[in-house]
Amino acid sequence: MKVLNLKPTKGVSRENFIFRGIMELSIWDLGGQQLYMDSYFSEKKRELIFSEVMTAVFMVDSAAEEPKLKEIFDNFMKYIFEYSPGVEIVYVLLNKIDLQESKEDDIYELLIKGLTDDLKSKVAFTPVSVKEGSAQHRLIEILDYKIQQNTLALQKLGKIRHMLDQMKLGTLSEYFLFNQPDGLLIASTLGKFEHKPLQFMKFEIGTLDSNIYQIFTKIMNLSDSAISPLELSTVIYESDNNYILVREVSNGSVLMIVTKSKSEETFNTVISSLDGEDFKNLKKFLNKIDY
Ligand SMILES: Nc1nc2c(ncn2[C@@H]2O[C@H](COP(=O)(O)OP(=O)(O)OP(=O)(O)O)[C@@H](O)[C@H]2O)c(=O)[nH]1
Ligand SMILES: [Mg+2]
Repeated sequence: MKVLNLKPTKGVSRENFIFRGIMELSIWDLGGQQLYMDSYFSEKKRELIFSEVMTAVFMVDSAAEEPKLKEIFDNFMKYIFEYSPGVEIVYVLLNKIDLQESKEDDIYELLIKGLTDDLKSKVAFTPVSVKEGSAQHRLIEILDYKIQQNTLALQKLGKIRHMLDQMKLGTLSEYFLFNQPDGLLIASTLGKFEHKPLQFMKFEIGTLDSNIYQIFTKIMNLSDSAISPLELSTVIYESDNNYILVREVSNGSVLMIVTKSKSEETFNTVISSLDGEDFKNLKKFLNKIDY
């Protein structure tokens, strides 16, 4: 989303973040300018750069002429497998295919040329476009595959899923838990996120810029009533046939509930589910989840 007018990355930019609410990632984005390349591959630096890698992604600008591309790629492959023998696949993203001048086929031919059969089996090429969103989708797919291989992450998912199922009981509604940092679905009562239609579902929270608390305080003052802080918010939307409730669970996650009817009973059971033991357990679990 922030890709338009990106500045070139200076050296290595590091960022930590929780993917889908269950897997902590430490991301190293290596700037691609030549002076940095020389440094990554230098004898002094390469161990630091290429060791302890869990997932390796090599991103190419398919619309640019880069005379040293092949050499850079070969070095990348060499040091990744030398210093991070646990890496199974290097994911090569051939980016900017939305541009007319993109030459992803030529770049594929160039990069695959001369690789041993062993290396060929350890590299996966995908033409993508950050602008059109397919690059983001591919990265999510790659990381979802990592979740599938991670027993601990799967256990957490199973527990969360169970808690949502418990909350859902008797409410005639579906429950969806989203991760705020990336907006992606963590779990739902409809199925796991790997189901294609759910995989890339994103929840983007706008800032609810309002003076509700001020008004609330005034009203309570006027009626001489006690004021308690507005902490976690439940926002309720309605359509002709459904209520949609959105509730913050922890500072990293948001629960969305879609009712299947608009009966008073359905509404009341859903509200009670947000007030019950199961919701408390979910909150507790998400607040002290340890990555
Ligand atoms: N048309 C198009 N433009 C893109 C795409 N991805 C990035 N850009 C543009 O290209 C500019 C440079 O971004 P990138 O080439 O992705 O930058 P980078 O690879 O991080 O470069 P370094 O940080 O120097 O390694 C950005 O300002 C974007 O506007 C894409 O898929 N399509
Ligand atoms: Mg960059």
